[in-house]
Parts: sequence; C-alpha cells; structure tokens
Amino acid sequence: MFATAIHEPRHLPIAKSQLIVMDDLFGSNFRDLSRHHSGKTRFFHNTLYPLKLPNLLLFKGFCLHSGVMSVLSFNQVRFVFGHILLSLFASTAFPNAVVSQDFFQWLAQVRGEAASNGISQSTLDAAFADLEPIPRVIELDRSQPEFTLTFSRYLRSAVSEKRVATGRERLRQHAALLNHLENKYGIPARFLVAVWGLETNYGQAKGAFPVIGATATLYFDGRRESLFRRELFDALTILEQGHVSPQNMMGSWAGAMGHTQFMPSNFLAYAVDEDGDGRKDVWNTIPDALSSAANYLNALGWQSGFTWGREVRLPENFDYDLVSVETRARSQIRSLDEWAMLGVRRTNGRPLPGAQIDAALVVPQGADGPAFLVYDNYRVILDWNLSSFYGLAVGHLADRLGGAGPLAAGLKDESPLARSDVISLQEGLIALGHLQGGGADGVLGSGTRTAVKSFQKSSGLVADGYADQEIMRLVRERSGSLQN
Ligand SMILES: [Ca+2]
Repeated sequence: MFATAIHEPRHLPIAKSQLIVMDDLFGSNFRDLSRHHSGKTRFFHNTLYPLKLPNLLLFKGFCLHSGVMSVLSFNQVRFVFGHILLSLFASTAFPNAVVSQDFFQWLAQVRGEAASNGISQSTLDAAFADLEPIPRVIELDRSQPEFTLTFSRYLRSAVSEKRVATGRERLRQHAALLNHLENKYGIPARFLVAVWGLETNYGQAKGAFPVIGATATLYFDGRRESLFRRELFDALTILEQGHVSPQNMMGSWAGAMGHTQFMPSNFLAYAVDEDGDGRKDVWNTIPDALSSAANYLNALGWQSGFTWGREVRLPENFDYDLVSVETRARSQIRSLDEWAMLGVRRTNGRPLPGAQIDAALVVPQGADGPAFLVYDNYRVILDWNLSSFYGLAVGHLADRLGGAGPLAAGLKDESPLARSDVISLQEGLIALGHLQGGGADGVLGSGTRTAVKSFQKSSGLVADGYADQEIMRLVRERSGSLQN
C-alpha cells in the first residue's frame, strides 16, 4: 500500500523492500511525496533531476542561499532530505517518470491557458512537439561559481584585443546601418557595437538552447515562476506572430535570444523589423537585431550627446568615502565641477571637461585599481544588464572602438576570493554589526561592499568598500576576538 501512495508505482524501478526501509527511516514523510508532487513543491523534483551529487550539493546551497531552510518546518526538511535519500537509492528512472508525468500534466494546463490567450492550435502543436524539461537549464540556473570574478580577469576577456579589433571591423562593415540607427535612436555606433560584442561576441555566441524548452523548464521548475511564465507566454506570442519557427527560435539557457540577447518580453516590447520583410528577426538579420537593441537603449533613457563616463585620476590622499559602493552608483552623486574641486582629473592630468553633468565615482578594484566617473548613460547600461563590471566593460569597449587605448591605470593582478571565503567574510561582518544577519550569501554585492566600507571606516582604513584577502584577514581577526 506504500507503493500506491507514490506517484505512478508502475514506473518504479526500485525494490519495494528499499522503499519500506526508507519509509521506516523517515516515517510518513515519504507518503507525503505523492501529495507534494503537484503545485509549488514540484521544484524539488526538478532540482534533484538528474540525480548527481553535484546537483544535490547545489540544491543544498540553493536552500541556504534563498532562505528556504529557514521557512521550512523540521518535518519539511526531513521530507526534503528523505526525498534526496530516496532519489539516491532509486535509479534516475524514478524521478524521470515522476517528472515526465508531472510535466505533461502541467504542460496540458499551460496549453489550455495559451489557447485561451489566443495562441492557435497549430502554433501550440509546433511549439510543444517533443517538449521536455531540460536538465542542463536547471543545472545552469543553480550553478554558483566557486570563486569570485575579479574585475581584471573579467575585463581582459570582455574587452580583449581581439574583441576590440573585431568591433572596429564591424563598425566599418556596418557603417551605413549604424549611422542610420544613430540618427534614428540617438545611440552612437560604438556603444551599439560594444553591447553587441559583450552580449554575443558580435553574433558568434547567440546560444543553442530552444527558447520554448528553456523558458518552459524554468517556469515549470518554479524558482522564478512568474518571471518565466511571462517569458514562455511571450515566446509563444512571438511564434504566433510568425517572426521565427520553433526550430530556429534559439537562445541562452535563460531564453535570451539573438545577436543582442533579447528576452521574449523585450522582443515584444522593442524588437524592430528594420529591413522591412515583415518579420522581426533578431537571430539572423543584423539590421533587425541592431535596430531592436538601439530602440531598447533609447527606451531605457539613453541621453544622446553624452558619453557613459570616463576613467579618471584621483589625487593623493583622496577620501575614498566618496566612492559609490552600491551597484547602481546612485549615491555620492556630484557635478563634474564638484569632482574637479575635489582634485579629480582626466587620466592625462588635464582638468575634467566643463560639461554640466552629474557623476558618481566607481572603483571596481578598490583604491589600488582604476577609477571611473560614471554618468546617467552608465545607469542605462545597468538597466540593460545590472552588473557594474558589465557597465564598465561596455563603456570601455565603446571607448576602445572609438580609438582610445587601454585603461591608463592598468589592471591589478590579484587572486579571486573563494566563495567560502566570501561567506566567512560576510559572517564576520555580521558578527561585527556591519552587515545584516542573513546577508551571508557568498556574493560580493552592494550590501557586502557597503558593509566592508563601514568596517574600514570604523577601523581607520581606506574606505573603498573593496574586499580582498587583507580585509578578510582583518575581519576574521576582529570577529574571532569577539568570541574570546
Ligand atoms: Ca526583418
């Protein structure tokens, strides 16, 4: 009777005695499995699928990361770990069968909803033919890098000499189109080509996942259900409108499509049929793809006639409390005149331009690395992709494409921090009262940089908010001595 409580016992390639052993170990929790197989908790299945140890560890990390553990009751935790154990005992065929059955029930519902939203049966037949969840998509969604990415390592690859050379070639090759788009949307050619270079290496890496499969997997998975629900339905609308066939609708593992990696929702809002053939083809028609990107940047508020920011030289004994440590760089905003009065200059030592523009100061490698004043268009780039490294790389690549040389300050070589080190740094900052509890997520984001800055100020150090091995050592030392 235990077997009947489990979903689809006919598909269980697992001995009944094993199930009973586990049932004894974990009590009625196993019987709850069948009831948990639908609705919100179905992500357990996906997270554990395919059942390899790294996935289980990622799952554990995900639970800790997202705070799932703190909201689950003990019984629920037992249920989850019971499930992990069961999964280890069973061959992959067991959860496979369960996933498949759940998935197809769920897909039938999605299909019904899509049909009532006006998607035709023929589009749905084509879109959902042979559709199955893609385990690799879940794996990539859960993966967390073992080491932090340093700015020098990121920039060397994002703005490599090869990428600069190819970008300059693209500028020449598509000069007429880019000039037209600059007039139409106010986005200078070098910025558009820089975004193109960063997103897909000028169309050389557009992504090889089927967009319907990827977005359906992430919607079904449930971790970011409402986001990917919308993206899946928007992807179906794109198919319904006939811009692309399901076979050719490829993208990244998260569903970002074409030369400049448009999510389906971006596509519906901003894609343009620049060549006028009746289809918005961001995958294989460069005029459509670049016009779409320019239209989107324009809609995000790009200010034509202004650049993104610039590398600057800071004076000796500069007060690093003036740098912005949060990703969006919205604090510590001053006019260029004020920055000039504080001693900030161009990298060649000449005065800052006299333009009436507000700027924030960003130091991605701390006081020992390059410094940048960033303007409103930098924040437009962040609205496209919220990452300060990305924003600085687009800006710097655009400058290089416009003829500028490498960064004047050069890039400091340093070893990246292990994720576990970042977590221990964060725990130390929490213990010392500089970071809120729950902030130990292993990611060096705005919150951690702000906490590092607060620690530095209270310790009389240069307050650049930059976390390196030395800060880690000091925080560990101080927080350790608290406990003695
Ligand atoms: Ca077209």
